[in-house]
Amino acid sequence: MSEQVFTNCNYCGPYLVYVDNGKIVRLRPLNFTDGDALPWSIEARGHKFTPPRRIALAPFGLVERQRAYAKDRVLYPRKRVDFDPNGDRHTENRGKSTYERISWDEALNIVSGEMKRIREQYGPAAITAITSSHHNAGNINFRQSAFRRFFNLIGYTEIYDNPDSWEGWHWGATHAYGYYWKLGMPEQHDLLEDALKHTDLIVNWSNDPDTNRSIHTYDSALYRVWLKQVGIKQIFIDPYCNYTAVTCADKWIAPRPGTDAAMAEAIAYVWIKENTYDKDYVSKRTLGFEDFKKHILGDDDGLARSPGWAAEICGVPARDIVALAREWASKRTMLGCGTRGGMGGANRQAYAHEWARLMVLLQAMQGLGKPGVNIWATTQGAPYDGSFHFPGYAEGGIDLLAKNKPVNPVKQKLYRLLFPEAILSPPIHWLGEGFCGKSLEQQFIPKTYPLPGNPEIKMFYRYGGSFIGTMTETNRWVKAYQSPKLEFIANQSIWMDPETRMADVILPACTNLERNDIFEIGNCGGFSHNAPVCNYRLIVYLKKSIKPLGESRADYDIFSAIAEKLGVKEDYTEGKTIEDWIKLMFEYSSLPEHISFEDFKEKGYFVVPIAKNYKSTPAMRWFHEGSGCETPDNNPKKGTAKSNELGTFSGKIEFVSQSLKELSPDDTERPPLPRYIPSWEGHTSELAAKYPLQLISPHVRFSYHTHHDAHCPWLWEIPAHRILKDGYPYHTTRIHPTDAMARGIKDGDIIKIFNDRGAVLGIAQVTERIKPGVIHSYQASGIYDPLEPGKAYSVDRGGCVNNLTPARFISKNVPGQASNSCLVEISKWEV
Ligand code: MGD
Repeated sequence: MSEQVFTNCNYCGPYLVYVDNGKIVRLRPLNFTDGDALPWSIEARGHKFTPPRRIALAPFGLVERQRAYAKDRVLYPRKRVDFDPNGDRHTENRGKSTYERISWDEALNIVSGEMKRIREQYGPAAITAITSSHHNAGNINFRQSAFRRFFNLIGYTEIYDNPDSWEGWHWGATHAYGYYWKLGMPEQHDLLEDALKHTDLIVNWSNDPDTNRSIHTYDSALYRVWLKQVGIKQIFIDPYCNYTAVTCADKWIAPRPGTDAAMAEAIAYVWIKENTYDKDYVSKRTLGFEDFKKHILGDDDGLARSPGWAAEICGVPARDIVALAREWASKRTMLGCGTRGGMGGANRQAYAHEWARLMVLLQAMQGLGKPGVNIWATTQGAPYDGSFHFPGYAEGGIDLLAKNKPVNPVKQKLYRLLFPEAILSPPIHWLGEGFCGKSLEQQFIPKTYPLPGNPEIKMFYRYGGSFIGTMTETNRWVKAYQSPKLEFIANQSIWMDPETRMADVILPACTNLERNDIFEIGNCGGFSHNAPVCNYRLIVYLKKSIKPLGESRADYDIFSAIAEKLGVKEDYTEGKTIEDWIKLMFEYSSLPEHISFEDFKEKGYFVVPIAKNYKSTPAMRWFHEGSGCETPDNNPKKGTAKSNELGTFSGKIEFVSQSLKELSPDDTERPPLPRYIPSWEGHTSELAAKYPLQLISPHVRFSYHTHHDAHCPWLWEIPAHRILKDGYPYHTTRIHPTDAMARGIKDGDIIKIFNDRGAVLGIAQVTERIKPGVIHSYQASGIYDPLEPGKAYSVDRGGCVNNLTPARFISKNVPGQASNSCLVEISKWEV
């Protein structure tokens, strides 16, 4: 049989899949052809910039084939050998016992039988289910689509995702400039052109776009080449000399983790003292500056937030802080704080909301929104046609198209970060409805589990299994999994992931290469409405390139099969196959105005053309000018009499937050006027005497979160990712030479990183790229390999450093993940 070529895609971007004799032989990038839409161009400072006619693949795209054929694929339904649904369940053996192969029919009977039993015995609220944050591409099979529709139909206790990624911006920046509908992210529209034309300096504060923007394609790497070409200087503020800094930094400033807010206050101090801030903007567009000024100068509490004061805290010389402040104010400066303008590792720490608010306020002092001055992370903001409609993957999938849209009847909710406590020590309480994108008030809604009148959770349906590598203090998860309270655990998984090994029954799902679907590259929609992350809008018909491996099935087909056993198949599917839904999604979008379904299916993709007379509407220019919002943002005030206002209570940028003053007046940990507050687990904490090193665990560069790490041994040959020693892929851990020497550790030694919460093995990479006193080891280990299998708190050889990170929230009323506030010690490990 001759070679066949299929289109497909994932977070890395679009690619072509070459298949020979039913086997994938290679993947290649998808280059556009003559009939495809032409690129846009930007003219700036005597240059003309035009992107190539393709979308650049992120590095992990290169291992997508290996990931599909991974040795740890779950190929058949399985049952834990010592799990007997009619007898002893041996929940204590989860994570320890082996599995036996069973038929699909048996597996579906157990899963649907347990669902029926638990519903009858306790009610639907006794069932809970969750996927991870991310999913293989495809709007139909996506979690907000096939998964959510199924569980809404049968009723379940929904687990709110914690707004991870957004953390400090979600709970902090929203109270300084609104944008709660973007979970605190700033607008990024047309800022590429704005920067190329007007910016002189970019301050990257906790920003590593070469790592994090690879999460959706690699297109923005080119922007940073262009920025260099027009002579824009870049400064990086980060305890780690990150990947982008290595190639783009003119200067690297390394503060201690958790002290950034102090440096920000000292910068404001210099600007106030030297009169180098935009007084006109501050008086017209902001509120509360006089109080802020008093606080910075120490007129209110006698403590001047001077560079000398900050230097002691941050470990950055005062002269560097002064020089930074002066250069920032004297130039048109962009501030990049993480993947989407905001985010960044500094926003996943104790009191991170203070840093995020101060970031907004510093740029407000420089006229946020004026040409060349904005919050922009060099990752987004290419010309974009928001009038072409194609739903983002977070917008509902099948439910957008279905006649019946099931509504979950269960009111009880759980919070992802508190799942272990919900099982082990209920009741639990927290504030906010997970992703609070509806209003600022939504962050303060008190929540309790169990909700009075509702049962505790008895059944957990998990989808994949990454949380031991990605949540906090994750030994808690292992303990919760072994609780007898969880009478039944099912896991719908593609691979034998860490949590998959905790299930009683495993249902094998297939990858995006083994099923059909439809997807727009990089379009999340929802909270990231009209926020492009690449150079073209590209919609891909994901073509099934090979038969699902073993007996694995598409996620949608698995839910259809369970629904059939429960007698609700027609309600779930409305008689439709995946292919039928794809056609409906096509018809629901603007695609039919440009291409027939047959041609789209044949070709496999469509590039959305950009208008010849494209009009740039740079982010927040409207606010700077005092006119109405005209960006393609879904600002709820747009089109109203208040369209020139922001989403804060006053409509202005608030140095003294009116929402915090009103909604949370007694909260001294998130006061109306932002400030540096020493970390509850930082260099000055008592615990530092026992665990003197600060561990930071930023986003992994060579895998998409946990997605590729465990399944793709090619990655283990990248020393920045893992290092093979005696055949084992140890997690790379960066240590400064002085810290290594003090402990007799040499480059390449196996080390134990530990604190009271656990112990993890890694391999030492001794490097000056990390600040002394700080340890760097990536989040999202897909390998969890306890030396004593099944035992929580056993030493983990796989590298799940989140075993060590604290479960404590960012601050008292802020249920955010503070993974970068983590004290540890390290020692050499003798194998
Ligand atoms: P993923 O790693 O994407 O997300 O962490 P998670 O939410 O845990 O989860 C992947 C899992 O989903 C895998 O088990 C995979 O097999 C499964 N899966 C993927 N696609 C499919 C599919 O098509 N079908 C099925 N059935 N299963 C599928 C990410 C989280 O980590 C995030 S978003 C952030 S921002 C946090 N960052 C962070 C940090 O900076 N530091 C530290 N220390 N921890 C962090 N954790 C957070």
